[in-house]
Amino acid sequence: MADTPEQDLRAFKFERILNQDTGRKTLNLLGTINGLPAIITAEKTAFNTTSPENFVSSDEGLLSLNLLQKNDIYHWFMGTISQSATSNAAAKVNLIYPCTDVHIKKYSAQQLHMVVETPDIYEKYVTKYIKQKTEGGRLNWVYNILDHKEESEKIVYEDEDKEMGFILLPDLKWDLVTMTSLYLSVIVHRTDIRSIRDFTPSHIPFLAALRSKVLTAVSEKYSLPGDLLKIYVHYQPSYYHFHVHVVHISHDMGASATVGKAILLDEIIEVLKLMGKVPGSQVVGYKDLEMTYVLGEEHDLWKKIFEPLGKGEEPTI
Ligand code: G7M
Repeated sequence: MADTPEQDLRAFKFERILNQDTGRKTLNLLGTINGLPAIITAEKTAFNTTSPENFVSSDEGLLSLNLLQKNDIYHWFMGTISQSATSNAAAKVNLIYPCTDVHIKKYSAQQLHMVVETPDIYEKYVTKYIKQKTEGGRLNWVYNILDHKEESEKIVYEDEDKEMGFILLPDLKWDLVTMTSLYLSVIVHRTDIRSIRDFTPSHIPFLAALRSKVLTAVSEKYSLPGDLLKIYVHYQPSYYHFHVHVVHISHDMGASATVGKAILLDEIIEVLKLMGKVPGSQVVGYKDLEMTYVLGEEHDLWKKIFEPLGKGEEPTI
């Protein structure tokens, strides 16, 4: 009989720390499970504020306290907090098992660089990279969601139309509880859009309808108005099947929601509208723009394309 996910996680044999962020309270570990490489990523959760009156309770809040120092009106302590894995967890723990080299690179500490991807670089090299990244089962988790094989009980909203439709559901980064860190993903049913680069003005109705349906669904399910949501797309994304990030405006996502990575859906729609007005051109689209973004040194796009180009060498993709 196959091991349960809990048994797999317990069997993790630590190898090395890939990355740690003391500000965002995250830790990425590399190890093996049953001889296969595995990554654990852990993130300390936000404070539970459903019963703030219990915060100082030695039964239900701060269980133990250790006074570190006192100075005039200032006091600082270390403490332990009452926690439960089901209703008030200390950490959100993700396991990727078995993981690939691409995962190991993605979760490793690394120097970042700004790169400028011209339409020419995109056409000649990046399209090849994207094609490679859509093969080899990397999108299995996406197809599992679209086929209702996994996570179907978590679906917030689905439009089943093959061209206009999508599934809205919690992103794996969300703890499913903390409203101010709400994080949902929109995964579209159509399979012809790998990234923002595939958009032309002909996609405006699709994107505008998606945006409007997402706002209605989030408002109905979570009573959150649209002006409390950041709705954006990554370029480059990790997965080349079109998806959109829907995140609470108060949630600090770090690099994943900042310039050099995230592009607002509203902005994409506006740029497409303007492209639609370019006289005489029916084929202009995001493939014709110079795109500037951040890449880590471990990323294959850096190693195989931008690093060689920077040295005047031919890309190795
Ligand atoms: O960078 P990119 O735009 O490709 O982001 C992909 C998003 O998909 C990230 O926010 C991930 O947290 C999320 N994600 C990745 N996986 C493997 C899963 C999954 O299996 N289920 C869900 N719900 N989200 C995922």
